[in-house]
Amino acid sequence: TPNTQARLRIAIQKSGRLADECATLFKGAGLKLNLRDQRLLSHCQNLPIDILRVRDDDIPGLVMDGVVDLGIVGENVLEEERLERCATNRSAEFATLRRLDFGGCRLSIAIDKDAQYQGPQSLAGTRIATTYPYLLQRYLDNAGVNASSCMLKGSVEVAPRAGLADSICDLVSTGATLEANGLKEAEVIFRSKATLIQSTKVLDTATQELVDKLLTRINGVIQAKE
Ligand code: PRT
Ligand code: ZN
Repeated sequence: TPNTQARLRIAIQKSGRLADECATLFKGAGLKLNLRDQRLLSHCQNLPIDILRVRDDDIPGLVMDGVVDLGIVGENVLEEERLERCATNRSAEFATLRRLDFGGCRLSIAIDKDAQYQGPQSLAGTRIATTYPYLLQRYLDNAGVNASSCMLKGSVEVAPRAGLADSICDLVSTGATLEANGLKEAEVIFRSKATLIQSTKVLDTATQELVDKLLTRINGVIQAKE
């Protein structure tokens, strides 16, 4: 009988901080993939799975729109997209299958290293440069602080020195970038790791069974490392 099962579609980052870890995870889970070439779409050789390699920023939307079935993305990017979609009345549904053990970082507000900081109210009336305006605004609202933000998709850490903003809200892992730019961390507003998410679109039985099998294997890979 011909194989009519739909292929499971998974979106991962093409290149960047999550790309190698995703490839390693899938390899550990027994997927035979050829991710060396730079193609958008790679077919898994031993299971009915297609891997789509895209910008990390595109992954939440692809899952929320049901264009792909699964995705791996940083929770920072996922939550920012969710908040933006909720604010603009677009669908923002997804299911979290598993938080992963890589891509750890925090989204923090950082200020001039010599500036005084006496809590969130020190930010009142200032401008904060960020790539994450919705996560920042949620923090400011919860803290009852009235501050403005400006969007920078890159080089956020140079904004204060360039006179574009008073402070920044950006991802931090080691803190070396902040230090190199004369900044210090004032508030951690969100803690993030990479996470495996699924579209809420209902899959055919065989494909959902494949998702369950893949998740079992991924759990095994992560447990084996602990
Ligand atoms: O091309 P594409 O859009 O796919 O990639 P990207 O450049 O947007 O993302 P990428 O690869 O830089 O990061 C992907 C994901 O990795 C992020 O969304 C986070 O979930 C996670 N991650 C973990 C980080 C960091 N750690 C991190 N340190 N993402 C970015 N940084 C940057 C940060 O923005 C700052 O510039 O590293 C610098 C700070 O690092 P430290 O070590 O100096 O503190
Ligand atoms: Zn990106």
